[in-house]
Amino acid sequence: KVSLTIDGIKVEVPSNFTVLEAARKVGVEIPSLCFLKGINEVGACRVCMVEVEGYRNIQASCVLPVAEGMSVKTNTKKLRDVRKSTLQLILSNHNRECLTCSRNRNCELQKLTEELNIDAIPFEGEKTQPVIDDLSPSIVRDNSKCILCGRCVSTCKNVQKIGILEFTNRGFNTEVAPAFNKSMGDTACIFCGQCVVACPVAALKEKEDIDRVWDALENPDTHVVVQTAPAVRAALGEEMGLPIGTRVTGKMVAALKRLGFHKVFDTNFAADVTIMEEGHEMLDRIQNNGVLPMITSCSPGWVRFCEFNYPEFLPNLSTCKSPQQMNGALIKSYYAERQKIDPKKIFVVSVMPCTSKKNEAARPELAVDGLRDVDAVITTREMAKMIKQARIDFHKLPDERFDHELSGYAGAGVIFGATGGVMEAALRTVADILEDKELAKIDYTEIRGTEGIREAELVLGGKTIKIAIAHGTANASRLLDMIKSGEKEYDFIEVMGCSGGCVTGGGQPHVAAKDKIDIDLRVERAKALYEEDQTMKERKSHKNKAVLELYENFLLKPNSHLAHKLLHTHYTV
Ligand code: HC0
Ligand code: SF4
Repeated sequence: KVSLTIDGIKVEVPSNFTVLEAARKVGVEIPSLCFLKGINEVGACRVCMVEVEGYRNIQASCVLPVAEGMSVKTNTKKLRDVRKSTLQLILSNHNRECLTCSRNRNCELQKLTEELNIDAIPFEGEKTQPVIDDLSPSIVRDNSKCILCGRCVSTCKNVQKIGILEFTNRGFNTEVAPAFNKSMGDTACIFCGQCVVACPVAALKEKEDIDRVWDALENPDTHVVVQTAPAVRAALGEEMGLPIGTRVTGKMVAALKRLGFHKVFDTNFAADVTIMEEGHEMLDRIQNNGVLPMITSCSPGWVRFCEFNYPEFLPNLSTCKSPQQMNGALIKSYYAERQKIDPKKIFVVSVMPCTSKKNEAARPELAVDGLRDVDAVITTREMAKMIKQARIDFHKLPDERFDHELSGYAGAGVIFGATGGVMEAALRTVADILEDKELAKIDYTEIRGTEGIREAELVLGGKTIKIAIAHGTANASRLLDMIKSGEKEYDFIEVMGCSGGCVTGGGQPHVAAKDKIDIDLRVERAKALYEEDQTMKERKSHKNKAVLELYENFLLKPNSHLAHKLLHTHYTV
């Protein structure tokens, strides 16, 4: 422990704290902009400057380690002046069309401008020529909004170990862009959107599809069905001003019904179907000397990462489509047949916590007889915009239930949204099958958590099964390298493209960097999902009655001919 004073207040903190963190302990929030805890700690923007007794120059508090007896001042005229001119300089070359900006009222730059009481921008200089890259199916980059904080660059390079975005050119012409100014769509970008959630402004955002969804809802000839991914319910509330980790399943369903969707289904149902298909695929690979380890394939960012960077592992990927695609395919076959609706007239909308799902839905191989499984994908943020646009008072909504036709789900389906959840759901089913009895064990708490790579060994039916979990593509990379070198061996692996899994996907609500200092979003949002799992009567996918009915009346058995046609896919280099 180290003790120091901040603005005259004594504080004791661990010795690995920075001054910025120490100040928060005593309720002093030093402004910052480029700082993103654990990701971008570079002290570049000079907004978080402080004065320290005995130091000649002012210091960037986000990279300044605490020291015994240190005396720090955070609010002096000198500091206010420096911060003001720093911000004015940034603003002078910023496209300040706040009212029509997608980050209006949730922009970190706008907030700072207000908090630091900037009432004029005296130097109106040359402006960067706006270049908008909207060629990718998932992400739009607008350099006229970029403030060169580098948060996206560090995220892509260090957390994802991909490095699509970089600082290009020099001096006034410095920009953040892919090398050679390519469109993000023409690079090995996996569309995970982690750069989008790292961006404090609107320089990076999802490619919106809201208007196409409104158009479908207006069209009297179209039957519009919506499905919501597991992780969406754990975060939508934040867009409505509720605390992080509030679960809003019932209100979300009510809102979607009011938006006019004919049916509101839950992707969880298809998550349970995925477990049936993937679980049996796993058993088949074990029993018939198939390619092992089998690796999950439901995270489209991860699949794209594997295609670009580890094509030798493509035979290891499960052939199962992701739950979003399975649900789409089942809506246009099973549901359409039962309801006697022409599948060509069905428009499937997915609400996903993920920007890569937009790209996944557009993959040509994810169509059945020329009909796309999913017609439009919107993020959690886009759904919130639609709810607001429709003037629905979210807080006054009652809790409503998903439509029953394709929605019964077991607890296993909902935990898919957190890292380790797909593995846990799979184990709940595979263990019962291998042991040939109904095991009392449901919670595999030993594989939960946020450690980048987690592993376990289980003895099931007299066989030892080695499993591993990785989240964030840098961790996936580390894991695959260890398998390649022979250092590690596994039977079954879950990989999610984003750190934390879907709950912290690139389409989830923005949370300011300062709020991420003391809160681990991955933990808080995952709690909401594990809580929903606990409330379910059935918590194992193979106990889900709706799933059993689907097999009995339609698919016949897991991995059947029809199941293969509708629910499985292949990968390309
Ligand atoms: Fe996920 Fe999914 S769990 S990828 O993270 O598997 O996006 O939430 O919808 O498809 O179910 C995202 C979340 C999904 C899918 C499911 C899987
Ligand atoms: Fe990098 Fe992901 Fe952003 Fe693409 S979407 S630039 S891979 S962080």
